[in-house]
Amino acid sequence: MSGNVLISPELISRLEHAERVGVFTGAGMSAESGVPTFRGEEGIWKKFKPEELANFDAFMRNPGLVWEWYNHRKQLIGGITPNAGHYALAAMESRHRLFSIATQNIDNLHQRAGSKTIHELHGNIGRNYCTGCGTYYAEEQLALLGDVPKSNSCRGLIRPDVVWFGEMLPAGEWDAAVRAAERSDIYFSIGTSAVVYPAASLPILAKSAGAYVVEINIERTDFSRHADEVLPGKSGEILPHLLAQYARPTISSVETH
Ligand code: BV8
Repeated sequence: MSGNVLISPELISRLEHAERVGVFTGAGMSAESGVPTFRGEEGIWKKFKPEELANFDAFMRNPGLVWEWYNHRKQLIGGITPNAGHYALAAMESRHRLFSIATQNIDNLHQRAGSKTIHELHGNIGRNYCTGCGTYYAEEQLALLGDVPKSNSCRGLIRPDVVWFGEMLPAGEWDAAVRAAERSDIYFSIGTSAVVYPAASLPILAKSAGAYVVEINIERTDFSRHADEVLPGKSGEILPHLLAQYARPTISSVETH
């Protein structure tokens, strides 16, 4: 049970005094909600190869296959709810003057748990846009356009609003996530294998800018040796436990980094 993971007095003291906290999350954050990770034993990359699915050329070559994969994930995500880890981060936000979450996840679970300042580095599975004219389509509209949806205005292929391999991250989200990493007193890297760049460079950036960096993961990662503290275990168990270890007055106005 991760609830009895040893959290250092150093981290508790730092949390009690930290004005600025940054968080970086990956698929492991949503694992306890039932969303499969990418690279774990049950990972979705085990069944599908990223190069076949999560890149633009694969989409243009076989849009039906890529839509089948995203619709499968949408169904998965549609039936789940945020877990205790998501709610703990949402509660943590009101304790620190500057608090933000840079997430690689596209499942909307941080939003649904009530977190306010979220930078979606890899997009959101609930948004879709036309590759031709850029028009955005809501889920309800998409449902009327068949298995390989095309835009009404230009007949271009509609795609999920997610960042594929070889694609740039949304500039505004990325810049805000970098600012937060550079300014944090404490920076958490939670539930990520830290192998996909440039997102995985955020905890390294935070560390080099002087943050106290904490990794929460069920296993060691490429980043573990750089962390100031590694809390081994499930984020859905460790985060509520961490939240109960310290108190700070609630900050009324949520600011962004
Ligand atoms: C870019 C799409 C720049 C959305 C994803 C060669 C050619 C081209 C590019 C590259 C190249 N070499 C390197 C690159 C860069 C490439 C990259 O990093 N590749 C890696 C694989 C080597 N990156 C890119 O292409 C990025 N863009 O670089 O553009 C550029 C420059 C010039 C011109 C054009 C472009 C774009 C990267 C985004 C790719 N999109 N997904 C979707 O469908 O979801 S990546 C995919 O992996 C997800 O988005 C996810 O965010 C990401 C990382 O995975 P994790 O979230 O970490 O999940 P994972 O399963 O790996 O790990 C889960 C972890 O949780 C594990 O550690 C596990 O132990 C832990 N865990 C499990 N359960 C729990 C837990 N922890 C705690 N509690 C639990 N309960």
